[in-house]
Amino acid sequence: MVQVRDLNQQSEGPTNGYKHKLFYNNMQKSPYLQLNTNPFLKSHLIANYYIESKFGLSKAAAEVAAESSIGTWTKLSTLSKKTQKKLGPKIFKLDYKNKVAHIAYPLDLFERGNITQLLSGLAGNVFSMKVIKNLRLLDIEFPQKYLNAFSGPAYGIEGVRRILIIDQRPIIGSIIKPKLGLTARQHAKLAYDIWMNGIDLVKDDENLTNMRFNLFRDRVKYVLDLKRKAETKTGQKKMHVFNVTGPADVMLERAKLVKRSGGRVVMIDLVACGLDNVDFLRRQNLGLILHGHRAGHSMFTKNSRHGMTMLLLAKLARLTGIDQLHTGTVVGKMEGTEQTVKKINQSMVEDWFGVNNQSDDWSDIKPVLPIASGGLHPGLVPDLVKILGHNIVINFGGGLHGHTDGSIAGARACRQAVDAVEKGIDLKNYAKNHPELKKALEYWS
Ligand code: CAP
Ligand code: MG
Repeated sequence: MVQVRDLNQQSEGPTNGYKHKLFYNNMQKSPYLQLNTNPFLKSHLIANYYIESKFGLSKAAAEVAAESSIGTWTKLSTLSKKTQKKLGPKIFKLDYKNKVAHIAYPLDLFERGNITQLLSGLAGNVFSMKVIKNLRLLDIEFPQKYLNAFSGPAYGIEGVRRILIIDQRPIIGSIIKPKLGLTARQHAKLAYDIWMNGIDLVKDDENLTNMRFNLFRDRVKYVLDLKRKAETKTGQKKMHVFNVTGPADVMLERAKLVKRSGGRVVMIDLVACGLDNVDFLRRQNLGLILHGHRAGHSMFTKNSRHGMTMLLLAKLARLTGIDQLHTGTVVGKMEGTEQTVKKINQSMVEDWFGVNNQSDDWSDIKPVLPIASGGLHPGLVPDLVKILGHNIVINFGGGLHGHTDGSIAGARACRQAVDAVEKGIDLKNYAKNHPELKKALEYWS
Protein backbone atom coordinates (compact mmCIF):
# COMPACT_ATOMS: atom_id res chain seq x y z
CA MET A 1 0.00 0.00 0.00
CA VAL A 2 1.21 3.48 -0.82
CA GLN A 3 2.03 5.52 2.25
CA VAL A 4 0.32 8.90 2.22
CA ARG A 5 2.30 11.60 3.92
CA ASP A 6 0.47 14.05 6.15
CA LEU A 7 1.63 17.37 4.73
CA ASN A 8 0.48 19.12 7.88
CA GLN A 9 3.17 17.32 9.80
CA GLN A 10 5.96 18.52 7.57
CA SER A 11 6.73 21.71 9.36
CA GLU A 12 5.82 20.42 12.82
CA GLY A 13 8.87 20.81 15.00
CA PRO A 14 12.06 18.89 14.36
CA THR A 15 12.20 16.58 11.38
CA ASN A 16 15.51 15.07 12.37
CA GLY A 17 14.59 13.72 15.79
CA TYR A 18 16.44 16.45 17.68
CA LYS A 19 13.76 18.33 19.56
CA HIS A 20 14.20 21.72 21.05
CA LYS A 21 12.64 22.88 24.29
CA LEU A 22 10.96 26.18 24.96
CA PHE A 23 13.14 28.66 26.74
CA TYR A 24 10.22 30.47 28.32
CA ASN A 25 8.53 27.26 29.45
CA ASN A 26 6.47 29.08 32.01
CA MET A 27 4.67 32.11 30.73
CA GLN A 28 5.47 34.05 33.90
CA LYS A 29 9.15 33.71 33.13
CA SER A 30 9.03 35.68 29.92
CA PRO A 31 9.82 39.31 30.65
CA TYR A 32 8.34 40.13 27.24
CA LEU A 33 4.79 39.16 28.04
CA GLN A 34 3.24 42.46 29.04
CA LEU A 35 -0.39 42.04 28.14
CA ASN A 36 -2.69 45.02 28.07
CA THR A 37 0.15 47.51 28.21
CA ASN A 38 0.18 50.57 25.99
CA PRO A 39 1.56 49.71 22.53
CA PHE A 40 3.94 52.71 22.70
CA LEU A 41 3.24 53.66 19.12
CA LYS A 42 5.63 56.57 18.77
CA SER A 43 8.62 54.72 20.12
CA HIS A 44 7.95 51.18 18.92
CA LEU A 45 7.39 49.18 15.75
CA ILE A 46 4.43 46.87 16.11
CA ALA A 47 4.41 43.50 14.41
CA ASN A 48 1.43 41.19 14.15
CA TYR A 49 2.26 37.49 13.87
CA TYR A 50 -0.03 34.56 13.25
CA ILE A 51 1.52 31.73 15.27
CA GLU A 52 0.85 27.99 15.35
CA SER A 53 2.70 25.97 17.95
CA LYS A 54 1.86 22.96 20.07
CA PHE A 55 3.08 25.00 23.03
CA GLY A 56 0.26 27.50 22.72
CA LEU A 57 0.14 31.11 21.64
CA SER A 58 1.61 32.90 24.66
CA LYS A 59 4.65 30.66 25.05
CA ALA A 60 5.35 30.55 21.35
CA ALA A 61 4.93 34.33 21.10
CA ALA A 62 7.51 34.75 23.88
CA GLU A 63 10.01 32.72 21.83
CA VAL A 64 9.24 34.69 18.68
CA ALA A 65 9.57 38.01 20.49
CA ALA A 66 12.93 37.04 21.97
CA GLU A 67 14.52 35.51 18.86
CA SER A 68 13.43 38.38 16.65
CA SER A 69 15.00 40.96 18.94
CA ILE A 70 17.59 40.50 21.70
CA GLY A 71 17.09 36.94 22.95
CA THR A 72 18.13 33.42 22.13
CA TRP A 73 17.41 29.91 23.40
CA THR A 74 19.07 30.30 26.80
CA LYS A 75 19.81 32.84 29.51
CA LEU A 76 22.70 35.12 28.69
CA SER A 77 25.22 36.44 31.17
CA THR A 78 25.85 39.26 28.72
CA LEU A 79 22.29 40.58 28.70
CA SER A 80 21.79 43.00 31.57
CA LYS A 81 18.42 43.70 33.16
CA LYS A 82 18.85 47.32 32.10
CA THR A 83 19.31 46.42 28.42
CA GLN A 84 16.48 43.94 28.60
CA LYS A 85 14.19 46.61 29.96
CA LYS A 86 15.31 49.18 27.41
CA LEU A 87 15.40 47.03 24.28
CA GLY A 88 13.13 44.14 25.15
CA PRO A 89 9.99 43.59 23.01
CA LYS A 90 6.54 43.66 24.59
CA ILE A 91 3.82 41.18 23.72
CA PHE A 92 0.96 43.49 24.53
CA LYS A 93 -1.96 41.60 23.02
CA LEU A 94 -2.75 37.96 22.29
CA ASP A 95 -5.72 37.13 20.10
CA TYR A 96 -6.29 33.46 20.90
CA LYS A 97 -9.22 33.09 18.54
CA ASN A 98 -7.17 34.06 15.49
CA LYS A 99 -3.81 32.91 16.91
CA VAL A 100 -2.32 36.36 16.52
CA ALA A 101 0.31 37.94 18.76
CA HIS A 102 0.83 41.71 18.73
CA ILE A 103 4.39 42.58 19.64
CA ALA A 104 5.87 46.05 20.17
CA TYR A 105 9.59 46.41 19.47
CA PRO A 106 11.55 49.46 20.69
CA LEU A 107 12.59 51.63 17.78
CA ASP A 108 16.24 51.44 18.84
CA LEU A 109 16.32 47.79 17.75
CA PHE A 110 16.16 48.97 14.16
CA GLU A 111 18.59 50.86 12.02
CA ARG A 112 16.73 53.66 10.27
CA GLY A 113 16.64 53.35 6.53
CA ASN A 114 17.85 49.73 6.53
CA ILE A 115 14.99 47.54 5.37
CA THR A 116 17.24 44.49 5.18
CA GLN A 117 18.02 44.78 8.89
CA LEU A 118 14.31 45.06 9.65
CA LEU A 119 13.64 41.81 7.80
CA SER A 120 16.65 40.05 9.34
CA GLY A 121 15.01 40.59 12.71
CA LEU A 122 11.26 40.40 12.22
CA ALA A 123 11.31 38.02 9.25
CA GLY A 124 14.48 36.14 10.11
CA ASN A 125 15.42 33.24 12.42
CA VAL A 126 11.92 33.07 13.88
CA PHE A 127 10.72 31.24 10.78
CA SER A 128 13.17 28.39 11.39
CA MET A 129 12.46 27.68 15.04
CA LYS A 130 11.54 24.08 15.84
CA VAL A 131 9.06 25.16 18.52
CA ILE A 132 6.94 26.91 15.89
CA LYS A 133 4.81 24.96 13.45
CA ASN A 134 3.64 27.83 11.26
CA LEU A 135 4.36 31.52 11.46
CA ARG A 136 3.09 34.38 9.35
CA LEU A 137 4.14 37.99 9.61
CA LEU A 138 0.84 39.70 8.90
CA ASP A 139 1.64 43.38 9.16
CA ILE A 140 3.95 45.93 10.71
CA GLU A 141 2.99 49.32 12.04
CA PHE A 142 5.77 51.90 11.86
CA PRO A 143 6.34 54.95 14.03
CA GLN A 144 6.84 58.22 12.22
CA LYS A 145 10.57 58.33 12.97
CA TYR A 146 11.05 55.01 11.16
CA LEU A 147 8.97 56.07 8.15
CA ASN A 148 10.87 59.35 7.88
CA ALA A 149 14.08 57.54 6.95
CA PHE A 150 12.57 56.47 3.61
CA SER A 151 11.67 58.54 0.58
CA GLY A 152 8.69 56.60 -0.78
CA PRO A 153 7.73 56.95 -4.45
CA ALA A 154 9.13 59.87 -6.40
CA TYR A 155 6.08 59.98 -8.69
CA GLY A 156 3.30 57.75 -7.41
CA ILE A 157 -0.12 57.64 -9.05
CA GLU A 158 -0.36 61.34 -9.69
CA GLY A 159 3.11 61.58 -11.22
CA VAL A 160 2.61 58.63 -13.57
CA ARG A 161 -0.78 59.94 -14.71
CA ARG A 162 0.65 63.43 -15.19
CA ILE A 163 3.42 62.17 -17.47
CA LEU A 164 1.01 60.08 -19.55
CA ILE A 165 -1.63 62.83 -19.47
CA ILE A 166 -4.30 60.30 -18.55
CA ASP A 167 -6.61 61.58 -15.84
CA GLN A 168 -9.18 58.98 -14.95
CA ARG A 169 -9.29 55.89 -17.09
CA PRO A 170 -7.18 52.78 -16.47
CA ILE A 171 -3.73 52.93 -18.05
CA ILE A 172 -3.43 50.25 -20.71
CA GLY A 173 -0.21 48.28 -20.59
CA SER A 174 1.29 45.36 -22.41
CA ILE A 175 4.13 42.96 -21.67
CA ILE A 176 6.10 42.06 -24.76
CA LYS A 177 5.66 38.32 -25.37
CA PRO A 178 7.32 35.93 -25.70
CA LYS A 179 9.09 36.75 -22.45
CA LEU A 180 12.40 35.91 -24.07
CA GLY A 181 13.20 35.26 -27.69
CA LEU A 182 12.69 38.46 -29.67
CA THR A 183 15.63 40.54 -30.84
CA ALA A 184 15.94 44.14 -29.71
CA ARG A 185 14.69 45.34 -33.08
CA GLN A 186 11.70 42.97 -33.06
CA HIS A 187 10.88 44.06 -29.51
CA ALA A 188 10.99 47.74 -30.46
CA LYS A 189 8.90 47.23 -33.60
CA LEU A 190 6.27 45.33 -31.61
CA ALA A 191 6.20 48.08 -28.97
CA TYR A 192 5.71 50.66 -31.75
CA ASP A 193 2.90 48.68 -33.38
CA ILE A 194 0.91 48.40 -30.18
CA TRP A 195 1.57 51.99 -29.07
CA MET A 196 0.13 53.03 -32.43
CA ASN A 197 -2.98 50.98 -31.68
CA GLY A 198 -4.12 52.22 -28.33
CA ILE A 199 -1.59 50.95 -25.80
CA ASP A 200 -0.09 53.47 -23.35
CA LEU A 201 2.65 51.51 -21.66
CA VAL A 202 4.83 48.68 -22.95
CA LYS A 203 7.10 46.67 -20.72
CA ASP A 204 9.91 44.17 -20.60
CA ASP A 205 9.07 40.89 -18.94
CA GLU A 206 10.54 39.89 -15.57
CA ASN A 207 13.27 37.66 -16.98
CA LEU A 208 14.27 39.86 -19.89
CA THR A 209 17.45 41.78 -19.07
CA ASN A 210 20.60 41.85 -21.19
CA MET A 211 20.41 38.80 -23.42
CA ARG A 212 22.81 37.68 -26.11
CA PHE A 213 19.98 37.89 -28.62
CA ASN A 214 18.51 41.13 -27.22
CA LEU A 215 21.13 43.44 -25.72
CA PHE A 216 19.86 45.94 -23.17
CA ARG A 217 21.73 48.82 -24.77
CA ASP A 218 20.27 48.06 -28.22
CA ARG A 219 16.78 47.61 -26.84
CA VAL A 220 16.90 50.98 -25.09
CA LYS A 221 18.04 52.70 -28.26
CA TYR A 222 15.62 51.07 -30.71
CA VAL A 223 12.64 51.25 -28.36
CA LEU A 224 13.10 54.90 -27.41
CA ASP A 225 13.61 55.93 -31.04
CA LEU A 226 10.29 54.33 -31.93
CA LYS A 227 8.62 55.65 -28.80
CA ARG A 228 9.42 59.19 -29.91
CA LYS A 229 8.04 58.38 -33.34
CA ALA A 230 4.84 56.89 -31.89
CA GLU A 231 4.37 59.93 -29.66
CA THR A 232 4.78 62.32 -32.58
CA LYS A 233 2.41 60.36 -34.78
CA THR A 234 -0.31 59.79 -32.19
CA GLY A 235 0.11 63.05 -30.28
CA GLN A 236 -0.06 60.95 -27.10
CA LYS A 237 2.50 60.23 -24.40
CA LYS A 238 3.80 56.66 -24.28
CA MET A 239 5.86 54.73 -21.76
CA HIS A 240 8.32 51.87 -21.95
CA VAL A 241 9.37 49.99 -18.83
CA PHE A 242 12.94 48.69 -19.05
CA ASN A 243 13.83 45.82 -16.74
CA VAL A 244 17.08 46.74 -14.97
CA THR A 245 16.99 43.76 -12.58
CA GLY A 246 20.50 42.59 -11.76
CA PRO A 247 23.44 43.23 -9.43
CA ALA A 248 23.23 46.72 -7.86
CA ASP A 249 26.10 48.24 -9.87
CA VAL A 250 24.76 46.85 -13.15
CA MET A 251 21.24 47.92 -12.27
CA LEU A 252 22.39 51.45 -11.60
CA GLU A 253 24.42 51.62 -14.79
CA ARG A 254 21.41 50.45 -16.83
CA ALA A 255 19.02 52.85 -15.07
CA LYS A 256 21.40 55.70 -15.87
CA LEU A 257 21.53 54.59 -19.50
CA VAL A 258 17.72 54.66 -19.67
CA LYS A 259 17.73 58.13 -18.17
CA ARG A 260 20.44 59.44 -20.52
CA SER A 261 18.59 58.03 -23.49
CA GLY A 262 15.36 59.80 -22.58
CA GLY A 263 13.48 56.89 -20.98
CA ARG A 264 11.27 57.45 -17.94
CA VAL A 265 10.59 54.07 -16.35
CA VAL A 266 12.68 51.16 -15.08
CA MET A 267 11.50 47.88 -13.62
CA ILE A 268 12.98 45.98 -10.73
CA ASP A 269 12.08 42.41 -9.74
CA LEU A 270 11.85 43.35 -6.11
CA VAL A 271 11.73 39.88 -4.55
CA ALA A 272 14.75 38.62 -6.46
CA CYS A 273 16.67 41.91 -6.06
CA GLY A 274 15.56 42.64 -2.51
CA LEU A 275 13.84 45.73 -1.19
CA ASP A 276 17.15 47.26 -0.21
CA ASN A 277 18.03 47.46 -3.88
CA VAL A 278 14.75 49.22 -4.57
CA ASP A 279 15.67 51.69 -1.85
CA PHE A 280 19.17 52.01 -3.33
CA LEU A 281 17.79 52.80 -6.77
CA ARG A 282 15.27 55.25 -5.33
CA ARG A 283 18.01 57.08 -3.41
CA GLN A 284 19.88 57.77 -6.63
CA ASN A 285 17.15 60.30 -7.46
CA LEU A 286 17.51 59.67 -11.16
CA GLY A 287 14.07 61.08 -11.89
CA LEU A 288 12.85 57.69 -13.11
CA ILE A 289 9.55 55.98 -12.35
CA LEU A 290 10.18 52.67 -10.53
CA HIS A 291 8.00 49.77 -11.66
CA GLY A 292 7.90 46.93 -9.12
CA HIS A 293 7.53 43.37 -10.39
CA ARG A 294 6.86 40.88 -7.61
CA ALA A 295 7.82 37.60 -9.34
CA GLY A 296 8.56 35.02 -6.65
CA HIS A 297 6.51 36.60 -3.86
CA SER A 298 4.32 33.51 -3.60
CA MET A 299 7.27 31.57 -2.19
CA PHE A 300 6.40 33.25 1.09
CA THR A 301 2.98 34.90 0.61
CA LYS A 302 0.85 32.07 -0.79
CA ASN A 303 0.44 29.83 2.26
CA SER A 304 -2.04 31.70 4.44
CA ARG A 305 -0.52 30.12 7.58
CA HIS A 306 3.13 30.76 6.93
CA GLY A 307 5.51 33.38 5.55
CA MET A 308 4.62 36.99 5.10
CA THR A 309 1.62 38.73 3.58
CA MET A 310 1.67 40.37 0.14
CA LEU A 311 0.08 43.32 1.94
CA LEU A 312 3.22 43.84 3.98
CA LEU A 313 5.50 43.33 0.98
CA ALA A 314 3.48 45.95 -0.89
CA LYS A 315 3.73 48.41 2.01
CA LEU A 316 7.49 47.91 2.15
CA ALA A 317 7.70 48.40 -1.63
CA ARG A 318 5.83 51.68 -1.22
CA LEU A 319 8.12 52.74 1.60
CA THR A 320 11.26 52.01 -0.39
CA GLY A 321 10.07 53.96 -3.43
CA ILE A 322 8.15 51.84 -5.93
CA ASP A 323 5.79 54.02 -8.01
CA GLN A 324 3.73 51.30 -9.66
CA LEU A 325 3.41 47.77 -8.34
CA HIS A 326 1.98 44.41 -9.44
CA THR A 327 -0.69 43.62 -6.86
CA GLY A 328 -3.00 41.10 -8.57
CA THR A 329 -6.09 40.88 -10.73
CA VAL A 330 -8.56 38.60 -8.89
CA VAL A 331 -9.92 37.51 -12.31
CA GLY A 332 -6.67 36.49 -14.03
CA LYS A 333 -4.21 33.61 -13.85
CA MET A 334 -2.46 34.41 -10.57
CA GLU A 335 -3.56 33.73 -6.98
CA GLY A 336 -5.21 36.57 -5.07
CA THR A 337 -8.74 36.76 -3.70
CA GLU A 338 -10.92 39.81 -4.13
CA GLN A 339 -10.60 40.67 -0.46
CA THR A 340 -6.79 40.37 -0.48
CA VAL A 341 -6.15 42.32 -3.68
CA LYS A 342 -8.58 45.08 -2.72
CA LYS A 343 -6.96 45.41 0.68
CA ILE A 344 -3.49 45.64 -0.90
CA ASN A 345 -4.63 48.24 -3.43
CA GLN A 346 -6.29 50.21 -0.66
CA SER A 347 -3.06 50.14 1.34
CA MET A 348 -1.20 51.58 -1.65
CA VAL A 349 -3.21 54.79 -1.47
CA GLU A 350 -3.90 54.96 2.25
CA ASP A 351 -2.58 57.88 4.29
CA TRP A 352 -3.43 56.39 7.63
CA PHE A 353 -3.21 52.83 8.84
CA GLY A 354 -4.93 51.65 11.95
CA VAL A 355 -3.35 48.23 12.38
CA ASN A 356 -3.59 48.17 16.17
CA ASN A 357 -6.27 50.77 16.66
CA GLN A 358 -3.51 53.32 16.43
CA SER A 359 -2.72 55.41 13.40
CA ASP A 360 0.30 55.13 11.26
CA ASP A 361 0.80 58.33 9.25
CA TRP A 362 1.84 57.68 5.66
CA SER A 363 0.55 60.99 4.34
CA ASP A 364 4.05 62.09 3.29
CA ILE A 365 4.55 58.91 1.27
CA LYS A 366 3.00 59.09 -2.17
CA PRO A 367 0.31 56.58 -3.22
CA VAL A 368 1.42 53.72 -5.48
CA LEU A 369 -0.33 52.87 -8.74
CA PRO A 370 -1.56 49.23 -8.62
CA ILE A 371 -0.89 47.06 -11.69
CA ALA A 372 -3.31 44.30 -12.61
CA SER A 373 -1.43 41.72 -14.61
CA GLY A 374 -1.45 38.01 -15.33
CA GLY A 375 -3.83 36.10 -17.56
CA LEU A 376 -5.84 39.16 -18.60
CA HIS A 377 -7.67 39.45 -21.92
CA PRO A 378 -10.30 41.88 -23.22
CA GLY A 379 -13.24 39.79 -22.00
CA LEU A 380 -12.11 40.14 -18.39
CA VAL A 381 -11.91 43.94 -18.37
CA PRO A 382 -15.52 44.63 -17.17
CA ASP A 383 -15.18 42.37 -14.13
CA LEU A 384 -11.67 43.59 -13.43
CA VAL A 385 -12.71 47.25 -13.39
CA LYS A 386 -15.86 46.46 -11.43
CA ILE A 387 -13.75 44.84 -8.72
CA LEU A 388 -10.62 47.00 -8.68
CA GLY A 389 -11.82 50.31 -10.09
CA HIS A 390 -10.30 52.61 -12.71
CA ASN A 391 -7.18 53.71 -10.90
CA ILE A 392 -4.98 50.86 -12.12
CA VAL A 393 -2.71 49.76 -14.94
CA ILE A 394 -4.29 46.91 -16.88
CA ASN A 395 -1.50 44.79 -18.33
CA PHE A 396 -2.12 42.40 -21.18
CA GLY A 397 0.54 39.90 -22.26
CA GLY A 398 -0.82 36.69 -23.78
CA GLY A 399 -4.26 38.34 -23.88
CA LEU A 400 -2.93 40.79 -26.48
CA HIS A 401 -0.14 39.01 -28.36
CA GLY A 402 -2.21 35.83 -28.44
CA HIS A 403 -4.96 37.44 -30.52
CA THR A 404 -5.71 35.25 -33.53
CA ASP A 405 -5.02 38.15 -35.89
CA GLY A 406 -1.79 39.20 -34.22
CA SER A 407 -0.57 41.89 -31.86
CA ILE A 408 -1.99 44.92 -33.69
CA ALA A 409 -5.46 43.42 -33.60
CA GLY A 410 -4.78 42.39 -30.00
CA ALA A 411 -3.85 45.93 -29.00
CA ARG A 412 -6.99 47.29 -30.64
CA ALA A 413 -9.15 44.69 -28.91
CA CYS A 414 -7.66 45.53 -25.50
CA ARG A 415 -8.17 49.24 -26.09
CA GLN A 416 -11.71 48.69 -27.32
CA ALA A 417 -12.54 46.67 -24.20
CA VAL A 418 -11.31 49.45 -21.92
CA ASP A 419 -13.09 52.12 -24.01
CA ALA A 420 -16.35 50.16 -23.83
CA VAL A 421 -16.11 49.82 -20.07
CA GLU A 422 -15.31 53.52 -19.69
CA LYS A 423 -18.32 54.40 -21.83
CA GLY A 424 -20.51 52.02 -19.85
CA ILE A 425 -21.27 49.88 -22.91
CA ASP A 426 -21.61 46.12 -22.72
CA LEU A 427 -18.65 44.41 -24.44
CA LYS A 428 -20.80 42.26 -26.70
CA ASN A 429 -22.65 45.33 -27.97
CA TYR A 430 -19.43 47.26 -28.48
CA ALA A 431 -17.95 44.28 -30.34
CA LYS A 432 -20.64 44.54 -33.02
CA ASN A 433 -18.76 47.50 -34.53
CA HIS A 434 -15.31 46.48 -33.35
CA PRO A 435 -14.15 43.34 -35.14
CA GLU A 436 -10.89 42.95 -33.17
CA LEU A 437 -12.78 42.90 -29.88
CA LYS A 438 -15.35 40.55 -31.36
CA LYS A 439 -12.65 38.03 -32.30
CA ALA A 440 -10.97 38.31 -28.90
CA LEU A 441 -14.25 37.68 -27.11
CA GLU A 442 -14.98 34.67 -29.27
CA TYR A 443 -11.46 33.24 -28.91
CA TRP A 444 -11.18 33.59 -25.13
CA SER A 445 -14.81 33.01 -24.30
C1 CAP B 1 1.79 38.43 -17.37
C2 CAP B 1 3.19 38.41 -16.86
C3 CAP B 1 3.40 39.07 -15.50
C4 CAP B 1 2.54 38.54 -14.40
C5 CAP B 1 3.06 38.83 -13.02
C6 CAP B 1 3.70 36.99 -16.80
O1 CAP B 1 1.69 37.83 -18.63
O2 CAP B 1 4.03 39.07 -17.76
O3 CAP B 1 4.75 38.90 -15.20
O4 CAP B 1 1.31 39.13 -14.51
O5 CAP B 1 2.15 38.45 -12.06
O6 CAP B 1 4.88 36.81 -17.09
O7 CAP B 1 2.97 36.11 -16.36
P1 CAP B 1 0.28 37.38 -19.21
P2 CAP B 1 1.62 39.46 -10.97
O8 CAP B 1 -0.54 38.63 -19.38
O9 CAP B 1 0.60 36.71 -20.50
O10 CAP B 1 -0.33 36.46 -18.21
O11 CAP B 1 1.19 40.69 -11.68
O12 CAP B 1 0.49 38.74 -10.33
O13 CAP B 1 2.75 39.70 -10.06
MG1 MG C 1 5.84 38.62 -16.81
